[in-house]
Amino acid sequence: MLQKSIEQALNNQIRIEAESSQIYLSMACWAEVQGLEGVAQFMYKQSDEERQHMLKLVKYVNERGSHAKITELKAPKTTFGTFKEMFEELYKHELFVSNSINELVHITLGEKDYSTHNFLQWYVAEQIEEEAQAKTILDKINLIGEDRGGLYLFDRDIQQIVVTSSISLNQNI
Ligand code: OFO
Repeated sequence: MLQKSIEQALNNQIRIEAESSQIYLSMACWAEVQGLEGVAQFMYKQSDEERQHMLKLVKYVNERGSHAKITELKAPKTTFGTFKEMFEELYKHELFVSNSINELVHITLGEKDYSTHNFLQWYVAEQIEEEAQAKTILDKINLIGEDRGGLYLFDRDIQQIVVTSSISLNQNI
């Protein structure tokens, strides 16, 4: 059974992963109605991945004899200005999640819970990948600037990331 402080911290992370899934789902919907099909597919995929991250935590908490609590979520924004602003938000959100995972890891060390510490290493690695991916996408967007043709090609190219991340999601979960 997990210590109460660990259970609470993991439940907090469950909520954050669920909110991440909702945020990316909302971004997917916005991109889709803007006609950015590739960006929408990327965001739908991100949303699915975040739900998997949440479920992995839920299973861990319940398997350790504690109780994963599913709570109310903060509603995400529904519009995002420009697609560049949307990806900036995605990047900022990933930095926030990385910070939250680091905090969690810190708590497990303080409580000498080495099993949970070990379990969380998957999330540490995942955040490194997601931050790097978001940064690469932002760099590309900055290169495109206001060029409509560039946006068209970007929307097509980002579908390749969807395919690659689907493969690695299936390998990791
Ligand atoms: Fe849950 O992986 Fe990023 O946020």
